[in-house]
Amino acid sequence: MTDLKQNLSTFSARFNQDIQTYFPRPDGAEKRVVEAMAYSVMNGGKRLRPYLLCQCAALFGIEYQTALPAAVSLEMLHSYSLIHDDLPAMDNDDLRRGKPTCHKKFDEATAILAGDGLLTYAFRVLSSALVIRPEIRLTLVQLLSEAAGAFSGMVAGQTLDLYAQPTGSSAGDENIIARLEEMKTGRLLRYACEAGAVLGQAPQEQRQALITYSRKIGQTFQISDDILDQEGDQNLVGKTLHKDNAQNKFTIVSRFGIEKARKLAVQLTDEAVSSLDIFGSKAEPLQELARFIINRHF
Ligand code: GRG
Repeated sequence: MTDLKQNLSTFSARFNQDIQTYFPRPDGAEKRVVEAMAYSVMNGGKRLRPYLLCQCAALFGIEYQTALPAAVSLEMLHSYSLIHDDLPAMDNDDLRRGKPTCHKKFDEATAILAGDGLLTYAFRVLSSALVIRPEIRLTLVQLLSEAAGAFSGMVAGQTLDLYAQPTGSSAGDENIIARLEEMKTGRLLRYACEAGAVLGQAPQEQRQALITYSRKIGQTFQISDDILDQEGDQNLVGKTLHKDNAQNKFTIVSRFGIEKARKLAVQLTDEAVSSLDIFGSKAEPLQELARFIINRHF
């Protein structure tokens, strides 16, 4: 058994120091947007995606320093999505990670620009990472842009989240929920795992095992997010709760009830854990992470 909490907190401390070095301190009016970008990145996220990416890469002997720029760019992109999701035109939230959201701390225009700044900077950081071979870098840039994008990526998922309408049938609604969650939440988690495999030039079977794992934890992650929305402690979760029902959101929990969602999450976690059996004991930190996701309180 590995100690996930200890691993994650050691990782986060190191990663936080490293990601901070990516933010210069310009003078002049542009200082404001860089401050807003750094505020949103450095305000206490769990760093699950960078941890996943580095752990998946480690399965293939890739060291932290090599995986770091890919992990940094992923966390920047994730932070952009949170800033934009919190805006009044989207989820309209005042709290993120227990602190004022970017548009509350600064203002709406600055928050939009900070999101734009992080999205573009993510690709600059990744594409200019000399520790990663150019052809691998290019593959990562392609995968990240697909995962984040408007066709089957996070932007598509967010669009469904905002505009999908009930279909009138359980099967139809279930299908929308599955697509929405796969794209909105799942694609970045999948990218984190796949990037580790790409960095490690993994054989297809092993890359596929990581993709399967990422799908299962992605669904579990979303279910636990929805359960926290209904039953969580706002001080621990760090954002406004009880919004899904109020906004009539498409979620497994709001449509099918907490008990069905919990059972599904247990089954998905077991499947996530066994999908990594081919890696033997090396995969224990990732298997522990799957168990953490289902039990998380924040
Ligand atoms: C604006 C294009 C665009 C997309 C927004 C991030 C997002 C997509 C929506 C947020 C809604 C939400 C609650 C999604 C559930 C999954 C999720 C992304 C949770 C936040 O991720 P954590 O828990 O956050 O890893 P920390 O703060 O730990 O980084």
